[in-house]
Order: sequence, then structure tokens, then C-alpha cells
Amino acid sequence: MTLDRLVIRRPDDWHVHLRDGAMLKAVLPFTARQFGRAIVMPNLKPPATHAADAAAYRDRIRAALPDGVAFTPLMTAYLTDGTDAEDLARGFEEGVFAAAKLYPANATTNSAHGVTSIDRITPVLERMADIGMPLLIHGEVTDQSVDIFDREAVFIDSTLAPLLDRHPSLRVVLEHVTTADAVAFVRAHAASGRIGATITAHHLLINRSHIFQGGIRPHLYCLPIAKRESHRLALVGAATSGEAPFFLGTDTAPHTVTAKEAACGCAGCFTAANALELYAEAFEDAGALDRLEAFASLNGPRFYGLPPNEERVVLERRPTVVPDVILVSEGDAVLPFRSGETLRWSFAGAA
Ligand code: OTD
Ligand code: ZN
Ligand code: ZN
Repeated sequence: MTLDRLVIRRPDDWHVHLRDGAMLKAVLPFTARQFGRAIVMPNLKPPATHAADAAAYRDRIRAALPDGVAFTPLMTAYLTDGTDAEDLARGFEEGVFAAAKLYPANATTNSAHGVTSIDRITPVLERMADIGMPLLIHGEVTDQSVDIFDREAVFIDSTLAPLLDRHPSLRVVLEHVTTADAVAFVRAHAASGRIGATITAHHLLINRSHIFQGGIRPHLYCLPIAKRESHRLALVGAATSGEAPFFLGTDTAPHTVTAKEAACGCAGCFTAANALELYAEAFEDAGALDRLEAFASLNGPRFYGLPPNEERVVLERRPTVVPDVILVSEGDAVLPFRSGETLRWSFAGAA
């Protein structure tokens, strides 16, 4: 029997780029329509490094919400070599910060102010471990001599494994995992309960060949870059397993069409327009729609020590056409992932 209607607890997005200004106004309604809460990335220009920056950014997000939409932004601190452990800990204890984000310097978009060497923030990490503040990691080495497809696996061996050994009680989320290596590493540490991993919809749906199908497809370029099919299958296996460490994080990362379709195009896929429908397709293809709720609505809150959302939302089997473009401002638009294509599921709102 095929399922035509799926009711799950309202999901949360544990990794999202909401940007600021006109872009924030344009993209926020999509995330807020589907998700109850979201972990908001701090890679603004300039980055949100202090609790005061994050609190002000949170106010701007709340002000940009459509009327009557209940959505909770959970803020993150952008770690730098100069992060002040006191400000960070106070921000966490006062409820401004839900977590702190580690970008190895220059690993991805707007990460130039990131940490140049993890040893430099040892006191900060010790403090975070003491107070139970999660560390969210962009897990790629930045050494340009390492092949771009190997940067996550090399990071795990060279940086993440020693980091976990050095800080045995630090809670860590390996963000947007893209490799079988990451899945195996997370599973190997699952029993400790201190490691989580987010998985995007696009990494469940594309492999690296899609980026070059019939020509170069800049809208499928993101970091970490999609890997070969065997890795995609490992990600699908992890997401649909129901295992506690794996949870939903879209990493929706909007850029204007002009910035994407350029000689040096920006990294990022914008999946927020139809995030849940995209995940539903990936789960259905794996015959695992019954595991979508664990991945989307239960495992993330459990990791973060928050209650799952009480409200239920409905997915229906009826076609959704992904918008061609999302207008940001006069002359500026964002092209959604699967732009103009028809998806099998529709998000039908609250039950
Ligand atoms: N990856 N683009 C962006 C961030 C992510 O690494 C990420 O979290 C972005 O544009 O902010 C991307 O490809
Ligand atoms: Zn990242
Ligand atoms: Zn991201």
C-alpha cells in the first residue's frame, strides 16, 4: 500500500543560512513555514561573533517574520582566533547562543574570519565542554593541496578525531556530512551520545556527476561539494536509519543568480523553498518514509536537549512545482534547488 499522507511532528532545521536585509526578508518565510526552530548560521558580513551581535541579528530575524508565524531562531556564535570565552559562555547561559560554529578559516562562504588553528581556541573549547555548549563544525581541511573531494575525510582524521580525544566531554555536531567516512566516524562515536551530524536534502539527492550533467551546473555547487554515488548512498542510509546522531539540517544557502552564474560562482544550494518535500522524496526512494519523523523532528531536539515540537504537520502525495525563481529585490533573484521541477510531495501545513 502506498502512503498518500504523512503526519509528523513539526520538524526543525538544525543548519540554515538566513542572511540579512532584503535576502533575509525573501528567504525567511520559506524556512518559517515548514520548521518550528532553526539553528541559524553566523557567517554574515561581518560575522556574528559576540552575544550582542547574535541578539541583534535574532531581533532582525523576528522582525522579518511574516505575521502570525511562530518560528524560533536559535543563534550561533562565529568562533574566531580571538573569541572571548567569557562572552561566549555568558551568551550561552543567557540563552542568546544555542551553540558555537567552527569554520576553519576560508573553508567556505564568509569564513575568512574563522579559526586558523584549533589549538588557538583550546581554552574556549574547554569552557564549552564545561558548560555543555555544542560545537558545530564545518569539517573540511583548508589545505588547497588536498583534493576538494577528500577534504572532509582528511579533516576527520587530522582534526576531528584528535579534537574529540582532547576534549572528552565536548558535544560536537559534524555539519552537512557528505561522505561514507563521516557516517562511519559518527556511528563509531554514537554510543558516547556527544556527537551528532546534520544531513542536507541536496546531498541525499545528488552526487558529483550531477554538477556536470550536460554542462556545468552552478546551482548544484556547494561546500562541502557533493561526492560520488557510493557516498550519497551512505548518507541516505544514515538519514533513513533512524539512528539518534543523524538529523535534518538543510544548509540552505541562498545567493543571487548573478553571484552563482559567474566565472567564480558562489557555493550554496537554496533548498528552503521546498525542503521537506525534497527530504520526503529521498526517504521515499529509500522506502523509509516511516523514518522521516525521527530524522526531521526527534533526533535534533534530543541532541540539543530540547523538547520535540508538539504541533503536527502534513505532507500529501500531490505534485508541487518548485518556484522558478524567488525575487529578492529589483533585479536580484535566487534560483531554488530543482527550480521549475515537479516534486511528488506537498507540504500542507499544520495538521
Ligand atoms: N556551504 N555555502 C554556504 C555555506 C555552506 O559550508 C556551509 O555551511 C554559504 O553560502 O553560506 C555553502 O556552499
Ligand atoms: Zn559549512
Ligand atoms: Zn552552512
